[in-house]
Amino acid sequence: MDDMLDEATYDRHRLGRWLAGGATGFSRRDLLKLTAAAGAGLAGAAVAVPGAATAAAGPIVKPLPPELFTVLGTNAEMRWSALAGQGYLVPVDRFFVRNHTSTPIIDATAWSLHISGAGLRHGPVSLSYRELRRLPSETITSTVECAGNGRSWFTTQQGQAVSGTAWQLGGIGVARWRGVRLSTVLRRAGLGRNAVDVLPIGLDPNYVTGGVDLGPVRRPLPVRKALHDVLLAYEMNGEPLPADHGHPVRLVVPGWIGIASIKWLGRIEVTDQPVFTPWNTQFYRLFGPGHPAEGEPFDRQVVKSAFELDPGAQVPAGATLRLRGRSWSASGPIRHVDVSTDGGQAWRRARRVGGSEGAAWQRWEIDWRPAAGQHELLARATDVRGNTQPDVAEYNKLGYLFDAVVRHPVVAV
Ligand SMILES: Nc1nc2c(c(=O)[nH]1)N[C@H]1C(S)=C(S)[C@@H](COP(=O)(O)O)O[C@H]1N2
Ligand SMILES: [Mo]
Repeated sequence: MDDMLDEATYDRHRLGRWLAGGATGFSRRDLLKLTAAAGAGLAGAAVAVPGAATAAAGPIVKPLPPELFTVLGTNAEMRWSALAGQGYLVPVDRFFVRNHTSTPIIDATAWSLHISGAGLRHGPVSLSYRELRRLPSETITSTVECAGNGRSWFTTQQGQAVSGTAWQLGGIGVARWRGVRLSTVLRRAGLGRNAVDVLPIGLDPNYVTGGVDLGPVRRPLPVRKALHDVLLAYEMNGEPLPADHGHPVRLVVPGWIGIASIKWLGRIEVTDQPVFTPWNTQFYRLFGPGHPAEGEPFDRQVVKSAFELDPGAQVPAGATLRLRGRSWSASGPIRHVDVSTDGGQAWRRARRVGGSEGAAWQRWEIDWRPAAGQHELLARATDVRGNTQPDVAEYNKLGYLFDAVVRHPVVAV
């Protein structure tokens, strides 16, 4: 896929500049210092919240009932059983939350977006919430998925040690997002021909880890992607963006790992040089065997599938059961999904349920009459480009991009 090649080529090119010390933001020396400091233990989050924001009581504001969520530190993972009986979109009451620190409460009327940097032709500009709402809007259906979604299976299924939040498969959601194209706002701001990177910066508290303050959550997008399909979203599923999902305005970056979709957007820097932050150097790179010491950059998600059941779920024995699930890929719609109910020996093709709006995911179902006892369910999806889920995901130390077929235990009683 051309796009993918270009992104990878671009990433490699900027990597060269970073290694040579010719880049702005977060230098290789910073990274080495940080690596040396790691192990000093996890410090608490900084409390200073800039601008119109105040800190909330806990890391997440919305209710997290245990039948819908599993709480993992400052994050909450959706339980896949919570999607049973739901439509194509994931309602906000069960949409996963990934917070590096905590949800800030931001007053939209006091908020504005500041755009600055050497890649602008006429200097910095500010845009209020009202001004943004008056620009032409667009509605898209898109997935937001954490790059580490499925990480826990590296350990439980492949016996490999990885670090990071131990997500099962609930670090994903699909919503309808309304907002203004980032390209509209950047062009109105006077994008220069010299612009290279677009750096969105969140208004949540600085991320502090290993005793080091890494500053606000931020990760650059190449200008090409920023102008292609990125949305400055202010509505989610027809409602104003909820606090936990980035109120008043977040980015939605289709097809890319969740960290690209910066929430609680406060500033955008448009640079004339490649930019580096901890989120594209220390995190969100592939480290480990087969990867260069400085890590392999990546932006896109892979193919995955999940059943709308919890692992270990009890199902009735001796009756026909309709198994339901969903599969998704960042490279396009899903072509087919094969399901095994006997631990991977026999496979049957699942039936599609409904369409695939925005190619965000595909719902499917298959009937099964289980005998009493333990069973293992597997689902393997293939997308329109022929990408298929492997039996084993390629290991990387931070446990990103787990795409292998998950072995899902159930017990029929
Ligand atoms: N400002 C800010 N933006 C952020 C994050 C964050 O902690 N702070 N987390 C990122 C990550 S890692 C993911 S996976 C998505 C999660 O979006 P959600 O919480 O709306 O599901 O937001 C991204 N945007
Ligand atoms: Mo994430």
